[in-house]
Amino acid sequence: MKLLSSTASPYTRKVRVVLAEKKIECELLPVDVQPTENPVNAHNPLGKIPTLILDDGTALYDSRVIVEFLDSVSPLSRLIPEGTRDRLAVRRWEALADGVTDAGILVRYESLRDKKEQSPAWTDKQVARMRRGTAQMAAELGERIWCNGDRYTLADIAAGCCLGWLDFRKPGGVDWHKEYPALAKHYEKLMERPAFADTIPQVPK
Ligand SMILES: N[C@@H](CCC(=O)N[C@@H](CS)C(=O)NCC(=O)O)C(=O)O
Repeated sequence: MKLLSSTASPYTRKVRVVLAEKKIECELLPVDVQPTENPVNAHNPLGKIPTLILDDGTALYDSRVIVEFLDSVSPLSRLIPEGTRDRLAVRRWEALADGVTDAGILVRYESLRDKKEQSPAWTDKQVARMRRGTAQMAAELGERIWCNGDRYTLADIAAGCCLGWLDFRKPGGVDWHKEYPALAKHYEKLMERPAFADTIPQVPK
C-alpha cells in the first residue's frame, strides 16, 4: 500500500497514527496538493490527501474511509468500537474534530490568498466554528482520560490530530492550551504514545 501524504496534513496524521497503532506497513509518498494539477488527481478526483492506494490499484479516500478500512483489516488494537452506540459516539467525535480542522484549514487557505481578495467576514465565521468546536470537545471530554468510554479509540486520535495541527499552524490564533487545560492534559497523554510523538506536524522538506 502507498499513502499519498504530507507531513503537514492533520488528516494524513490521523491515518499515520492508525497505521502505527495497528502496526500496518505502508509506504508514504509525499505530495504537494497546492497546485491545481497535482499527482493526487490521477487517483482521487478531489486532489486531496490522504489518499491510500491499495496493492490492486484501488484508491481510498477520505481519511475517515481509510481509517475504517485499516481498522477492519487487522484485529490488533481495535480503534472503532463494534457496538452501535459506542461506534457512533466515536465517529461523532471524529466528525467534530475533523470539522474544527476543516474550519482551520479554510482560515489558513484564506490567509494565503492575496490580501485584497481575503474576506474577514468569511474568516471570522470559520474561527467562530473552530471556537465552538473546541469548546464542545472540551465539554465532552470533561475530566475523563479518554474521549469515549474508558479506552483509547479513534475519537482520541481524531481529537489529537486536530489539536496538534491547530498548534502547528495557529489559524485564527485559537489557543486551546490556555482555554481548555483538560484538552491540554489529554494531548500530553497522547504524546506519550510513539504513534503520536513520531508524527508531529512538520513543514514538508
Ligand atoms: N475530509 C478530508 C479532508 C482532506 C483535506 O482537505 N486535505 C487537505 C490537506 S490537509 C488537502 O488535500 N487540501 C488540498 C486542497 O484542498 O486543495 C479527509 O478527511 O481526508
